[in-house]
Order: sequence, then C-alpha cells, then structure tokens
Amino acid sequence: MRIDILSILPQLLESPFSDSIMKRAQEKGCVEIHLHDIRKYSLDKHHKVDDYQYGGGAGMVMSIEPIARLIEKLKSERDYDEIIYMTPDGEVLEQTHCNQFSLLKNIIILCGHYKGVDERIREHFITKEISIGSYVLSGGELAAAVLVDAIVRLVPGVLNNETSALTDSFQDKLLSPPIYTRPPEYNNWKVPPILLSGNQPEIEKWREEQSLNRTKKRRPDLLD
Ligand code: 6GU
Repeated sequence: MRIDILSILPQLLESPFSDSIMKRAQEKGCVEIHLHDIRKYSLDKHHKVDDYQYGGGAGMVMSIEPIARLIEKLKSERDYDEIIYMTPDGEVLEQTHCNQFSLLKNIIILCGHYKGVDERIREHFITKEISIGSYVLSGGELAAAVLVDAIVRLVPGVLNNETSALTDSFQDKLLSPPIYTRPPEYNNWKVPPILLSGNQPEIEKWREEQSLNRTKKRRPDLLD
C-alpha cells in the first residue's frame, strides 16, 4: 500500500512513522509513506499557500492552486483509490473505515490548516472526509497520523501472530477484556484465579463475559 500525505507542516509527521510498527511496516515493504510539502507547489515567490476568505471573516483559507497542482501531479503518476481530507466536519473515524482503507492500493491524505481548504478542492478532488472526533485540532496532521497508524497495522503482513489485530477492541464491536501478566500477586492485588487455572474453555468464557460487561458499562452505543 502507498500513502501520500499532503501538508504544510510535513515535519510534524516524520516521527510518528519512524518507529515501532510504522517503521517495521515500511522496512518490510508492506507500506510506503510519502510526505509532501504543499508549500513547494506554490508558484508565489514567498511560497504563500493561504489567503483571506471571500465574503470577509476571520481566518485564512488554504488556496486551491498549490494543492491542485500537487494532487494533479500525483494522479498523473498512478491511480488513487481514495483522496481523503482530514477535517473536523468529516465522518467520524471508525474501525470499519480503517478496515476498508487497509485494503486499498494507493491513497492520498490531505491535511487542512487555518480555517480549512477552498471548498472547490473538496468538491473536485476529495473522495472522503474524515474527522477523528468531536474536538478541534490546530491542523489535520495529528489526525492524519492517527488515521495512518490505524490503517497500517491492519495491512496484511504488518502485524505478526503475537500482535494480531484480530483480538483488538472494536474489531468485533466489543471492548477487550482485562489483561494481566506476572507477578500473580502484587501488594495483595491478585490476578483473577481463572486466568491461572489452565482451563482454556473456561478462560475464553470468562474473557467473553468480561468483554461484554465492559462494553455494556463503558460503551453501550457499540451494542446497539
Ligand atoms: Cl481531521 N482535523 C482537525 N483540524 N481537527 C480535528 C480533526 C481533524 N478531527 C477531529 N478534530
């Protein structure tokens, strides 16, 4: 899978992708992540990428030209399955989006800033608009990092059996059960005895009950 990320602050996105699973996914050849600086596609002598909004009002708008030029260049090089705009007024990201995106070959992710991008970019280039929750970030970069992390770990070959995504919270619409490791007792706080019993069918039953109870209590919306 190839992911092209378009931003006016691409340096913000370097560290999230240069360690751990994201790093390994790229080294294994499962994903290619390409960061693009929108500013480099501005023809303005000061590399300007924004302007005042028509009709007046506070806040700058990201201009159409540099973004359009960059998207057109990428589209001339390969076909894209999805061109995603990160915006607080997009669809709220769910695991189902991530599962779908992880199966695609080439995607572009556009990070917004200031008041956002000129509406014509959204109308003519963007195929999906994604938000990561009901709060406002100062730019789309951190949201893009969240989206890419959630997608990349699902790309076939990225996770091994040990770290399998199949047992994640949300993958089966339930939260994960509580987990424990050694020691079996700390400060008189004990690991639930069932987990030490060696009775695998009973352990699985306990885990399912815990998942269900936890989901009922914390995220009843997932059960609807
Ligand atoms: Cl995608 N962008 C910004 N700027 N703020 C957000 C967001 C995105 N998702 C939630 N808040």
